[in-house]
Amino acid sequence: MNCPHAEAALADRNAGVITIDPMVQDLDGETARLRDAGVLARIDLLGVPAWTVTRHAEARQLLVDPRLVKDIDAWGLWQSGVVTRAWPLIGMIDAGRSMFTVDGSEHRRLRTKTSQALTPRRLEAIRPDIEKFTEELLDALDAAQGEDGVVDLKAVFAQPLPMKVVGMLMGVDESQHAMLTRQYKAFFSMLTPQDERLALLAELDVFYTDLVREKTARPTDDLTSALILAEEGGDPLTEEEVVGNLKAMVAAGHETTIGLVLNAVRALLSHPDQLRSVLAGEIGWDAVVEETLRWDTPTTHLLMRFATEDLAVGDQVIRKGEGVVISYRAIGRDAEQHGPDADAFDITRPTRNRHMTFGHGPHICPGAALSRVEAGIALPALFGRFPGLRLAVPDEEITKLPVMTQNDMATFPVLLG
Ligand code: STR
Repeated sequence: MNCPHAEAALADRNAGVITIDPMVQDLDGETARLRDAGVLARIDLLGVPAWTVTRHAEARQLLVDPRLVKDIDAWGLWQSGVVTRAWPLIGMIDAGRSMFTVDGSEHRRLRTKTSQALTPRRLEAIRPDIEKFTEELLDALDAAQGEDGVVDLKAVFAQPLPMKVVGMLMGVDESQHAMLTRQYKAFFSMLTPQDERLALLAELDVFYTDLVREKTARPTDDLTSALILAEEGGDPLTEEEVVGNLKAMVAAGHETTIGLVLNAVRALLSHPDQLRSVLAGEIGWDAVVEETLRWDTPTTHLLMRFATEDLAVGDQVIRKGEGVVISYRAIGRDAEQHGPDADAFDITRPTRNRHMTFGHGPHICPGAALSRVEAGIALPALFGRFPGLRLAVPDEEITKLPVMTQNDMATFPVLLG
């Protein structure tokens, strides 16, 4: 560009804007830059501007502020047609009507049955199933070792386990799990061309709609069937709403727990003293799970909420119609919440349970207890069976997938010991 005015104007507009790297080449550096930018940072998501909140205290306030809504129609850039379905992150926001996209009393109507089905007490009933899946996958891990002894803990263990669990809960047949894993991998990857992403989302919609119709005709004892049946005297969910909830549950239940399990294993293997104290029973596995949730959040950025009026946060103003991302990774590393050593993994940290990785307020993760049960079973079983478990490559060689919103690795090669 050789027009100095335009150049200056562009530089001014971009000043202080942090570009989120779609290739996720330096997640820790990016997280630090976001925190350094302040409570609210301005970010660029593949050419689309948004705010992000990087601090625990302010995020906690914003997450209960009814002036921030999840309805995409409240987004100025969507209303004006600047953002369209051609934007690669649109599927994270425009995901159909479900508990993930609706607020207020309608949100309660969409969410109640799901959250009731996933309370710690109700989950006790499926603990034996999760233990059985875990044992089967540990056998599979043993069998999958190559000649050099190397096996991918992600592909053989961490990925199939949550899919089996959420598949059982929602009534998705095992024969479909590999297809779903493949589709979600492509959905989340920034290397997938947008036309392919839109096509696979359409295929998934057909798949889930067929499933809901089948469960409507022949209800079973899964959560999908429960979502279809009307409450006594209540308003039943529409087919679109059941489909929306089903796809949100499968996507969320599958993707995030992979990260939780792998990140915990990785953190322990790179902090052998802490692994020893857990294996010696000096501290519980719950401490590992909570500290991993805080330090290496499965969700990096949660897209998105929209301001329905101007909103002051500190000395900044979020204007009506602007979008706000919740940057859970930065929030987990907030020194004001977790102390000056917030960047360190430390399972003895007094604030390890005071993270906000599952969100806060009406949309707080309804699967939180389920993921804690899954990781709480998977981790001790894995290290119990393979106490000599170790990485097959140097830790620095583990690469993140090119996924902007989730914190996930490509493969996790290990030696079983
Ligand atoms: C993926 C695509 C889809 O069909 C439906 C949803 C709704 C729920 C979303 C999910 C999405 C992406 C991952 C999310 C999940 C809710 C929790 C999970 C954002 C957009 C997290 O990472 C926290």
